[in-house]
Amino acid sequence: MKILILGGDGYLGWPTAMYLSARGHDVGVVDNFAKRRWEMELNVEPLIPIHTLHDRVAAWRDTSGRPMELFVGDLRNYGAVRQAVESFQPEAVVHYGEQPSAPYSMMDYNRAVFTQTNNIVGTLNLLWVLRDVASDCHLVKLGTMGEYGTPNIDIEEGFIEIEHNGRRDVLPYPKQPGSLYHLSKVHDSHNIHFACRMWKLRSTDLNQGVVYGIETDETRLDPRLATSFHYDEVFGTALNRFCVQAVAGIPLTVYGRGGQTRGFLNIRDTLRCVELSILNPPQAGEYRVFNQFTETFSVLQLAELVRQQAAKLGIEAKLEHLNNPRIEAEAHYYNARHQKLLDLGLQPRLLSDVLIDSMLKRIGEHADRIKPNIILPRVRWGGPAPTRDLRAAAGKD
Ligand code: USQ
Repeated sequence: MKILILGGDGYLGWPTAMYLSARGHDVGVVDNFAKRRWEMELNVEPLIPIHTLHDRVAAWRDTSGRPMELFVGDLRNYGAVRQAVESFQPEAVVHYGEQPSAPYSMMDYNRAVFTQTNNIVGTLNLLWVLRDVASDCHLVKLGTMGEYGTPNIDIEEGFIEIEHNGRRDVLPYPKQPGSLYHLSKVHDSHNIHFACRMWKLRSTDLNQGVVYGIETDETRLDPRLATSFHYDEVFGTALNRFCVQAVAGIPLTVYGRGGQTRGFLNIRDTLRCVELSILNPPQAGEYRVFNQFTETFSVLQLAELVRQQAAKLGIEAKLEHLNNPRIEAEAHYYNARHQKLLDLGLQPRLLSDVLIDSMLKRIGEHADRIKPNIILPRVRWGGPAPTRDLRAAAGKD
């Protein structure tokens, strides 16, 4: 199948491109390298050095013998999106091409506006391009479990049956996201649903949980194929950060009480979920939502798991409950359905000691690159902290 990956330079986009290419699909990648610019803005970098996308595409051709077409373009530019779609003629588009960080979106006014403009306009352009020149193409869009927030009832997969004043309907599940980034994905979901209803496009919205892991079968083939793995406060996510903190001898940064519960999944399962969605496309006009995670953990449970596993390697990791920089429930009900991908054949790779152990070892190989000063949280959901707190967070008191 011809598959175009938007955001092909990213943590998930690049491994997805290789995974699908290795399975015989004809893959193209699109990126404008925005993530690399945000990294420079914030003076952060991935733990493991990564090559340019051009070089990685060339390294993939050397390693696998399979070509991959590369398009450099900004999704906010309708013409650039149209050019890539018209030239590549994809049967499926996998859309990872968004600003992915909640803290980045909450950092200041400009970055909040940027995140929403970038994500929502990029997706809207894509919808118009599909409408105009590729209406049969299946849009596989990366959404987020964070669209739902943490309601005090079970979370369904995209839709909920409601009885109101004696009448029943199946309606989009209510959304209460916890950051302007997560909210950008909510807006995307509404636009995609609209496009499916109005223009008979077909789309799968993958409401993904927090992804962990460094390696996939393809990244292992050659050091030049590594993916970008972040541990800083802005682009790093919980488990990945805890593993790096353990190796660096920095207390694991549990925000608040640590009862925040989320869905998590292994990076390898991300690739399989995307593949399963592509191989089982929706009907024309159908908008479907899959909740894409395999297990739930509280932040405190995760930190404990990392602490225990690190101890087996002779690393004494401590946990520290920091003042929560975010505004979120720290103890709450959480029961989210995640059945549809299992029904399509997903066999979850659950978080095991072995995985944490291999992550700690892999991180250890690059321990000299860890920058301790980019780990503590500084972005505060409620606005700047009192000067005293900022100094404490920066370790200057
Ligand atoms: N947390 C800590 N300590 C840390 C980092 C995070 O306690 O050092 C807590 C946060 O307060 C939050 C939870 O861990 O309660 C998850 O935070 P995260 O930074 O790991 O993930 P999040 O900001 O939710 O965003 C990440 C990805 C995003 C994706 C989302 C899926 O960056 O692209 O959409 O996970 S989900 O969380 O299911 O919405």
